[in-house]
Amino acid sequence: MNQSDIGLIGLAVMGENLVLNMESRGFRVSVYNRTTAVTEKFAAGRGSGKNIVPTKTLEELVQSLARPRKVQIMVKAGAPVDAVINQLVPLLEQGDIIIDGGNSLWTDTQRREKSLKEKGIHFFGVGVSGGEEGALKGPSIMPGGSKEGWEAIAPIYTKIAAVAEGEPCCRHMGPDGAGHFVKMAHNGIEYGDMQLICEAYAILKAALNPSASEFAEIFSEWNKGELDSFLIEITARIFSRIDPETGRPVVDLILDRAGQKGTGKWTVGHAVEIGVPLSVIGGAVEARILSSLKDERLAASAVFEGPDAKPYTGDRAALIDSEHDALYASKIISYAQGMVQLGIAGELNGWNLSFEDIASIWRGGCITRARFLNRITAAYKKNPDLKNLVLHPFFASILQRTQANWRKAIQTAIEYGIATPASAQRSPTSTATAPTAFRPTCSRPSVTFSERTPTSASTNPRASSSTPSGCKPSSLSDLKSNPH
Ligand code: NBP
Repeated sequence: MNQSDIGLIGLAVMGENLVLNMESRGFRVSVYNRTTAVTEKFAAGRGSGKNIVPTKTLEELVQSLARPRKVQIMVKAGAPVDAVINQLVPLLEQGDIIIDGGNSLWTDTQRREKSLKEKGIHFFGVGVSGGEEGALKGPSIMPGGSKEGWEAIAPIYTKIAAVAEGEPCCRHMGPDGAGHFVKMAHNGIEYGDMQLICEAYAILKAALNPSASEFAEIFSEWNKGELDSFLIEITARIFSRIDPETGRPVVDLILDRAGQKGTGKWTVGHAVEIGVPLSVIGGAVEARILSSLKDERLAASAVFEGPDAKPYTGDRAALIDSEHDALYASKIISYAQGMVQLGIAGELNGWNLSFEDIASIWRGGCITRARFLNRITAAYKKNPDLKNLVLHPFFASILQRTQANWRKAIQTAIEYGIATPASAQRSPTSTATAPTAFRPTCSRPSVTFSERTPTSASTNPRASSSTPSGCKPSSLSDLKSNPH
């Protein structure tokens, strides 16, 4: 009987799509899920007619695998991973490989690797980024584990990964927890990127009040230039989405409350522990926490008055450009801080991390993919010992060029009472207990808090995200030239 190339445990959204990806690249995959009905549904549905072997027990799964057996775990991070490992170990032999592809805490990965090594089993902590679509079509993959184990699994992971500039977005990051650490840092940077986008949105909303379609235009324009990235691209697309039930832009209906699963918090906690400033990601994590404290925000907004909103009288196109530059400059700071954290963690843990490899595999498949990662890759390729990205001539020149606009954006934020904890790096507007407020002067129907975006929620409890009728410019050029 044909043995499978790999087994995968956990057929939730990530596992299911990774299995389909592996199968589409020519691998035979055995699958198992704790709840058998899930396996059966997958086998009869998306997995039907494919080179996929459904199994009902872990014994059956292990027996179906070619040696050395490779088993990937895609279950909820934390105790479930330990539970699955404990069930698997008695069924495996020396030289077999367990791969944890979830968002596990890197210190858990170190502990698991150490314990399994004593049993002769290779353990890999593999960061997988790109969500559901990445898992299916090609994610960015950050593997950490032994060199020997890597040789056995590399043919599978380099083949299912995204490809950027002709290279797979998958390179061996280093031993034990290196892969999960890099994934954690990636997620932290992603938090920062999203918060920076929210802040640019909130400032423009308060000062210029663009409609959702005008915002779509602004972000589409930005995506054609230096900010070209997955998150800017999908932000433009989100602004274009209309809710079929209400006919209103979806962005105006999203609850102003963001949750978090843990990787951002872990990143910031680790940075504090090792004494690395991580102001952008720290600001992003705080903003999420603040956004979730809705009752407190509502109570505060009944007590505190913010500045009275006034029509923006400056050059509107110039303000949009300032926001662009503030976003770009802050993003560079965020990556520079993240790289410093990675460098120190690498030294402390003996991982010998390669910044070139890291920047290179973040160029495709993952949420942080961005054009400027080509520049970061090139910078580290030329100088692997670069101490800080901001000191590289290319990035230094951008920071030099953008800093006046960056300051102008923050000035505008303060003027309009918009908190910018990530881009202003803890400005006076970002305190949790004294939220700032913005009151639109145009007459319009009031909007309830639940109808606001997470952006306005996390930064400005009174800001409304609706576009006032009668204040609405008809195009981006109108928006740039006509004060509302
Ligand atoms: P979830 O994180 O929602 O986990 C659900 C899976 O875990 C199901 O297959 C469930 O089996 C299984 N499971 C649980 Br819960 N407890 C178990 C246990 N004690 N023993 C065996 N199986 C158990 O799935 P996901 O969203 O696909 O994410 C998988 C991993 O990938 C997570 O670590 C996640 O953080 C990470 N990740 C997710 C994304 C994303 O976009 N979702 C992106 C990148 C990384 P059941 O069916 O029997 O309940």
